[in-house]
Amino acid sequence: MRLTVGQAVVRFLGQQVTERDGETHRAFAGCLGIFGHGNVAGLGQALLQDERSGIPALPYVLARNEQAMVHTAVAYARARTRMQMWACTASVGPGSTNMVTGAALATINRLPVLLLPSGTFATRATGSVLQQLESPVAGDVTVNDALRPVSRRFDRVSRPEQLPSVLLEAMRVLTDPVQTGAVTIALPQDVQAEAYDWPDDLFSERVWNIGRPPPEPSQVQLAADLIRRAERPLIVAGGGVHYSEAEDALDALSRGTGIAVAETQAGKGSLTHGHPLLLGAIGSTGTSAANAVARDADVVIGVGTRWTDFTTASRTAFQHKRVRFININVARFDADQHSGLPLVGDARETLTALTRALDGYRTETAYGEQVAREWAAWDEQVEATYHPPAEVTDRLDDGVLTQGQVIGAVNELSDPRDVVVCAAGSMPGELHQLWRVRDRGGYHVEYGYSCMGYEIPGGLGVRLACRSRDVFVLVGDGSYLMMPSELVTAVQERVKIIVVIVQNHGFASIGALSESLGSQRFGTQYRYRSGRGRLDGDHVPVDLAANARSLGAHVVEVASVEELHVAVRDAKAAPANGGPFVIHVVTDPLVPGPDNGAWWDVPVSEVSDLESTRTAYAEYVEQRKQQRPLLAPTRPGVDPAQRGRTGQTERDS
Ligand SMILES: Cc1ncc(C[n+]2csc(CCOP(=O)(O)OP(=O)(O)O)c2C)c(N)n1
Ligand SMILES: [Mg+2]
Repeated sequence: MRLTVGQAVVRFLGQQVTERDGETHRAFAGCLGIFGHGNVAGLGQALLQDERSGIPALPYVLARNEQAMVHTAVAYARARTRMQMWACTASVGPGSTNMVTGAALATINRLPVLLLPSGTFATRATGSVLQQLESPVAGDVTVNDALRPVSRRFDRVSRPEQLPSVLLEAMRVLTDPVQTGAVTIALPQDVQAEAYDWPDDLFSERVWNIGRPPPEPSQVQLAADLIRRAERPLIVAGGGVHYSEAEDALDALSRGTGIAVAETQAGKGSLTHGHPLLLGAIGSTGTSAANAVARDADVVIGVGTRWTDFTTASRTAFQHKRVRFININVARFDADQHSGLPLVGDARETLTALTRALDGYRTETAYGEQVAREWAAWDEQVEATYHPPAEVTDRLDDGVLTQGQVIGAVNELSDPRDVVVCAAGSMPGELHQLWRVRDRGGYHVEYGYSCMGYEIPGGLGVRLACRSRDVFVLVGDGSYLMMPSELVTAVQERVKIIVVIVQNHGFASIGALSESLGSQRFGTQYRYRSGRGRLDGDHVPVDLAANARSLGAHVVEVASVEELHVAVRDAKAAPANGGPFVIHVVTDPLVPGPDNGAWWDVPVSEVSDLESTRTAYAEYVEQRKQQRPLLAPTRPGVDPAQRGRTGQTERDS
């Protein structure tokens, strides 16, 4: 079949299918893109031809910013538990390098996305084209090489003959739960438009099984033995629970054994609010309940977690002297963390095997009572944050709310199946602590990369993935300013997303962090320079409501909790194809969320002219004493007499 490389790529991608548990999906929902001279005639022509066929293999969506379009793609893949993804096409030069941040976010969150940056002429016939890098040290380096370290696989097609193997390798990585992340195929502008005679089989439908590798039975037995000897076990559920759709298996293990469950950001929603053994968020942004149980836990069972510093409160969350870890993870890389016992396998399969191996085991009554007591105490704090007492609200300026009130109103007025989306600022931490998840797909906070600007394009991706759920994007003013652009894409595609802009005139999160580290909120507020030349004058009069309106969104400004309630109800009632509905609310950046006493390791200057920094440093030194190396091996030592005659000695004898 004679097609251009661009046409062959589109045709091939349209034929890819993913399969798990006998269920199949089209691997690619479509192609997001922005055209320039690198792709307008190559892939652009191929996508046009595809759309005009009436049954597009790869429906095209025009985005506004290349970083944002990768966010949209990644959010979609997460909402579809990695069973479906998008391709993203960008032009030569800045269009392609704009995708670097999105690629890093995809790779860090282990979410599949296929990036198709355009490259300058493979033939080099016309030297130095617009936006070409011209490296003096290497003739074959282009700006696309910036995508290498943030991609799980990088390739460049400089001759059409290379394309079949490049595409197949890309699919292997994208559909492998261990390897998945951003996959980049750089397509030089001339190669995209070049024709070639392709073998028909390149375009046959191809099914990619997303496997459920089982754990090694002997390791499951070791894990069960360890848990049976535990007095205070704890499960930590990570994003892998969702990706493997292992929520029911987790519920069965927890209920069957009485072991309580704490959740990471990506794992939140593994169990839903009201589950008797749910302790909620763990770590730096954890609940007092989960952190209290974690402190004394002797065996910790991580499921699909990378054990980041937020989850372990920078290795201070687990204080039991002999705490041991069991790590259920499909990737050995993650399963070996904290010297844990690696249970390498699919989360659902492994949880099911472990439940079987633990038959008859049950935690003590006192443990269950502590879990219930700690949770009840925490939930009271949540209630008080959703509905703060008059002594808090009386201190607020007119028309200004607390962030807790905003989170509470959205939580209480949204449907259980609606999805909350967030990524950076003070809200991810508060949502982790406070949001009551009532449906396993209802919580979508990107905290692997915590990328400001993910919120609106991410919300768009979630809504494209689940049209039957309303999507609430909670976005701070700082993050909004970084990337409001995809509101226009939502307007153009008539995609309903409900965006709540939380205006607090700067970075409440980094401001509070700065203050706690002795840096006095320096450079974190959107204020004019005062007479002293410092940024501590009046607020910069930025009108984000007018900004959103100018982009075509329907915007409501609220100045009280009652008005916020009306606005959320109106947003829910707005038509499903009505485009973005924006609610603008002003909050006080200085009202703290509930205190959980947890720590996060951010280094403080060791010497300083400032008293505030010296005080913070002294505190920092104290806090670091709580850090544990978490190095104790999980497997008990083997008796030397039992050891096989291996190694040097045997060979020598
Ligand atoms: C792209 C990017 N740049 C910088 C940061 C560091 N950072 C984290 S939160 C934050 C401020 C966010 O401000 P805003 O969205 O207004 O939320 P608030 O802190 O006020 O809740 C910054 C600068 C980041 N996470 N992402
Ligand atoms: Mg802010």
